Amino acid sequence: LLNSSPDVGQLRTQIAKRDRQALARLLTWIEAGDPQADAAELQLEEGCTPEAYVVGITGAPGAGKSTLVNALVSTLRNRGSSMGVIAVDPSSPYTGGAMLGDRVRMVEHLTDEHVFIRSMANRGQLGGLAEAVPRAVRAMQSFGFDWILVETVGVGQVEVDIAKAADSIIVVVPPGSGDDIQASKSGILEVADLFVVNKADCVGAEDMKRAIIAALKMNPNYEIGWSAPVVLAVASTGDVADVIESLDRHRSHASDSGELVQRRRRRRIAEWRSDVIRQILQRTNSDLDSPDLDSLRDQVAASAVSPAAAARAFLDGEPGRLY
Ligand SMILES: Nc1nc2c(ncn2[C@@H]2O[C@H](COP(=O)(O)OP(=O)(O)OP(=O)(O)O)[C@@H](O)[C@H]2O)c(=O)[nH]1
Ligand SMILES: [Mg+2]
Repeated sequence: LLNSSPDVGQLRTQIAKRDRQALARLLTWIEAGDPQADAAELQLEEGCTPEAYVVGITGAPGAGKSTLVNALVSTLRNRGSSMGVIAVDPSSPYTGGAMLGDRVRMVEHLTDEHVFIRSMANRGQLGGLAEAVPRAVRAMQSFGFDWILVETVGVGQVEVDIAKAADSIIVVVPPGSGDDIQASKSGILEVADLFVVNKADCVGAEDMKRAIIAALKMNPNYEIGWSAPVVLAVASTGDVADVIESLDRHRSHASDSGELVQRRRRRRIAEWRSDVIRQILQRTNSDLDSPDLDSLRDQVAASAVSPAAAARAFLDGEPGRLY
């Protein structure tokens, strides 16, 4: 921190003044894995930061997540709230059509100074998006938004992990038979705080709602504590009143029950753990490339030493003991 760059020093002041370009720069550092992000985060954590309420929106491609986010932004803006939006697309390593699509769908909010929209794609750095997203969320929190909405595509393990960075998790589902829901093994049913059957103007919305409720009831713990409501929405016409109502209810429940505090504590500890693991991995990768290990590597390559024995010797810090 002592030798942090002048850029980093300025950033804290600029962010305190709600300078959007400064926030954009910090998010770029975070996304790129730039070490300047670490220094900047340290500075931003000093003193108390107002905690924005974080909502994760996930679901299959095309379910209407971006359209729903757009409608939620409109509704929350009408209440006078400010918000940051992060649109994550792990499947597209480069700037893809989906991100452009998100921008188009949220275009009405692009000129609103109380709304900040950012797309993030996996650039393939160690750790990837599961690491970058919670950091981006915290960067946005330091900016003082009331709400932060995070859209992630898909219902696989990575998306479930990313969704866990949220205080409330919304799973968006299109109308249909519900077979996908029953077959889902990634734990999305368990992590959802609220299900939205979107496109309720199309056939099959009620069927889907019933299928989700049936799947939820398979869990013996259903109805203990918070049971995720299943609501219908037509995001494209802004008919999201039930979503907002359930979201508010979950937020109150989480605050009153102490669950919110617990979740945030668990999240910070999980983030710390994965950061340690990421850094150990980075360090070990470069240690393994060291020329000091040339002989050991040759021995392994020539089958003179087993990989397992060589691994042990390396980890014990005695790479030379085998030859
Ligand atoms: N009929 C109908 N169409 C909708 C509704 N909501 C969204 N759509 C349409 O569904 C399509 C996909 O919407 P998006 O909001 O981009 O869906 P998404 O889940 O963000 O998609 P990805 O980010 O690509 O996974 C678009 O053509 C929307 O106009 C709805 O409530 N009813
Ligand atoms: Mg989208």
